[in-house]
Amino acid sequence: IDLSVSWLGLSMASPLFNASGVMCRHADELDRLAASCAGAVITKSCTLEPRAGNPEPRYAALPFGSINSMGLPNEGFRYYLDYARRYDYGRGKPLFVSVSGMSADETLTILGELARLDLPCLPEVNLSCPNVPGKPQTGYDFAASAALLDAIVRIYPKTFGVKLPPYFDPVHFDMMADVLRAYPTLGFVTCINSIGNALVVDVERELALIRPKDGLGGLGGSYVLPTALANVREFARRLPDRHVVGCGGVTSGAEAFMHILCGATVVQIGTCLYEEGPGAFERIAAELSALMRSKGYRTLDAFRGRLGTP
Ligand code: RRO
Repeated sequence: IDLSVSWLGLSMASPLFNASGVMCRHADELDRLAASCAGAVITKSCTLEPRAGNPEPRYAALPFGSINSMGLPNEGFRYYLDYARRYDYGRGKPLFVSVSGMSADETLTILGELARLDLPCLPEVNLSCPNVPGKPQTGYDFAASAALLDAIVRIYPKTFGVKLPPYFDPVHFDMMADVLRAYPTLGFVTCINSIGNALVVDVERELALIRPKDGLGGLGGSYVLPTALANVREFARRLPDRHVVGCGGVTSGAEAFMHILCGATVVQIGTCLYEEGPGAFERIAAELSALMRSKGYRTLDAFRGRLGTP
């Protein structure tokens, strides 16, 4: 079974890698990802200056996933650009740098510096952080998204991607796809970020599970799988000449298969990686291979985007 993927001029031995935010804040974590069976590595979303993030508790594991309100804790963009400069691209594990400025100007400054360095890494611009108090998710404001993308392509000439929030209405899939189509250098869209501003309640203690934003946080894991698949399929259909990166609810080979069947080129793993550690990549790849073998598929191309309806 061949799990390799070639896309955007990159080669990956496996379609699986980390979702931004998980195991990727510090260089030692990024190194562990690079040494694992992951097919690529993406860094924690970065801002201009380092951030400590929101007060704890800010992450909780749930029966079927997780809730988080980390609040963009990161070492500042210079740290990740230094990492990207030192990264061994010869290893065949592409590096993505997630960028999530506290303002459009911050995002543009970071991308301008990335353009100047001209490294082989690709930016994933995060339009969907749900957890910074007072900062709405850019991806829910179509005009603001278009304005930011206009400015990005003026400052950043190479291929880049965006991380989208989940959408819940076909009109919104249409509106965001119409925005994104206008940018030829937009090579990929990652669907989805966490489902923002969920509230999980501890009955016994009569408390929210996490502290920031009075308990509101982004939902991840199995809870979000059907929403993630809908977003992957709907954006893959609307943007047939772009790549969709699937993210949401992958805990086994079956869910990775589902994302690819819905049109994902590659698949990110968040909550499951947080809970299981980087061994998850080898396990899920083995499960995906076994499932493909049982179905008679030898490559990912054989079934990608082929979901039917009954
Ligand atoms: O750091 C976070 O709180 C966070 C971010 Br930037 C994001 O994009 N998605 C998420 O679930 N958490």
